[in-house]
Amino acid sequence: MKLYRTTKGPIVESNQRYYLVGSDWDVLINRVDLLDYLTSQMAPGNETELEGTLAPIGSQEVWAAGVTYYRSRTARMEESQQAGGGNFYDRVYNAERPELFFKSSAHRVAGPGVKVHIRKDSKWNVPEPELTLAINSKGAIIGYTIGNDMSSRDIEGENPLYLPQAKVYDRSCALGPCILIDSELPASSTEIRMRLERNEEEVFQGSTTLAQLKRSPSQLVEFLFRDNSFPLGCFLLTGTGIVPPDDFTLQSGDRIEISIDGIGMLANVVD
Ligand code: DO4
Ligand code: MG
Repeated sequence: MKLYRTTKGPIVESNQRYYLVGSDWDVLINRVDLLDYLTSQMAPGNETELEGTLAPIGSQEVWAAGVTYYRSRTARMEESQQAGGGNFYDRVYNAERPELFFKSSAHRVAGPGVKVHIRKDSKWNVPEPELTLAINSKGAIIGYTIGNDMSSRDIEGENPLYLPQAKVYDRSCALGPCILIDSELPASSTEIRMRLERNEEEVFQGSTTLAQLKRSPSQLVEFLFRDNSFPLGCFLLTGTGIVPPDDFTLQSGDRIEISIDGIGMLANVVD
């Protein structure tokens, strides 16, 4: 089933859509009986329309994993070669400890249809389409959503220590359109697709599958929760396996469409 956060409140979708009366998002996604509760709300009389979809986040932090796909490792090695940072990416790709970084507080997150942003002091920007884990306060993965880890490649390429500036700024993260509530991990054949449009013409499209993800979601969560508490749960982007060619940079007005099998599509325009 899919869980949406809307301007009206949370909505659960199976064949029909049902409004969850009086539910607080932060409390809802941390319920120990989440699946049973959602099922109990799918009752006649509760049916509703899906309108005003918001990012499926309340007060959670958003974290991200990096260099979890070979394509990302290679792209980072190339962009940081001149700065002498190349070899770090190969090392983290092969290391036991993953790269995990703070990506966003909730107020910086753009929901479906909300404009994402590119920094004014950067000239090379890309979207990163990533399977995103929704995790409760106990460290259990409750479901999956789509994340866009907007990134300034010139800033991170100039010096790997600039990573937080390349990654964290207003509307540098998009999440949505819903959380696919599922205790099963998506199959390794699950496809992640990204399509970029400029002036209504396609300027890039690419895809990957979860079979290319080097680390397991549970391993990433285990590292993230080491000596680190999340009283309201958190989101974890699992890294990108799709990187546009090096001569591509986003421009104002570009439309970014990211689709993941079973979850749906997250679409945002660059402001
Ligand atoms: O190490 C830089 C960031 C990596 C990243 O965001 C990714 O691989 O998705
Ligand atoms: Mg990323």
